[in-house]
Amino acid sequence: MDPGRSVARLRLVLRALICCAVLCSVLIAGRPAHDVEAIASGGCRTISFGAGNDVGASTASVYSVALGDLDNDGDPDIVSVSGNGEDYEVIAWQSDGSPFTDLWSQNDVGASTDHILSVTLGDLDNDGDLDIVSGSYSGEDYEVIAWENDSSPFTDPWPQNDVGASADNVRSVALGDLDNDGDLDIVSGSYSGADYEVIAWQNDGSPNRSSLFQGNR
Ligand SMILES: [Ca+2]
Ligand SMILES: [Ca+2]
Ligand SMILES: [Ca+2]
Ligand SMILES: [Ca+2]
Repeated sequence: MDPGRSVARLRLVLRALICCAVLCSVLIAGRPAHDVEAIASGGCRTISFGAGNDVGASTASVYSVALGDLDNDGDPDIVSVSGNGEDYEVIAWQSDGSPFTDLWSQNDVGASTDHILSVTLGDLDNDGDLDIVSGSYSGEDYEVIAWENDSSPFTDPWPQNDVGASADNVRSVALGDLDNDGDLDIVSGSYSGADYEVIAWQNDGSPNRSSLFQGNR
């Protein structure tokens, strides 16, 4: 091998090791996460975060959050799902374009009858706005629920449709067009009672009408 290329390669390796050592020393020193900065030298990138801003408070455990532009005004909004003290609520938080200052206004999308453990966003009915899919705990019959965005996401509750039930807690939900027919289908992941099952729910093109998803286990 060309001795010059070997030396250059060795220098690159040493430079990477030095960067890692500097970053580790900062982390070990116990500085708060938002103060962590990687030193910009030898190929390291600077990554830093400002202090966090309180968007708002739920009155019970927030189990999951998702981001998407619910009102199509160009900025991402937030959806959170909560436990019992919040009436098992799905909450839409409206960004006013200044996400890192002040509280955000909130709208109750609707209530489950038990803890809502998982949430994701996607346009289920292809009408141009993001809808919500959530997964629930036992008191909701382990239900996957589709919430229809009626184009005014920050006023009034949203219509809901029960997609189908798992045999245990729905800990995770995701969306994708599994059969390439032009609409988003749903995948859910379950806790122990469903044999830790992954379930694919087929969207038949009318996701807002009851019982129009077909589950495949
Ligand atoms: Ca928005
Ligand atoms: Ca939609
Ligand atoms: Ca809609
Ligand atoms: Ca599909």
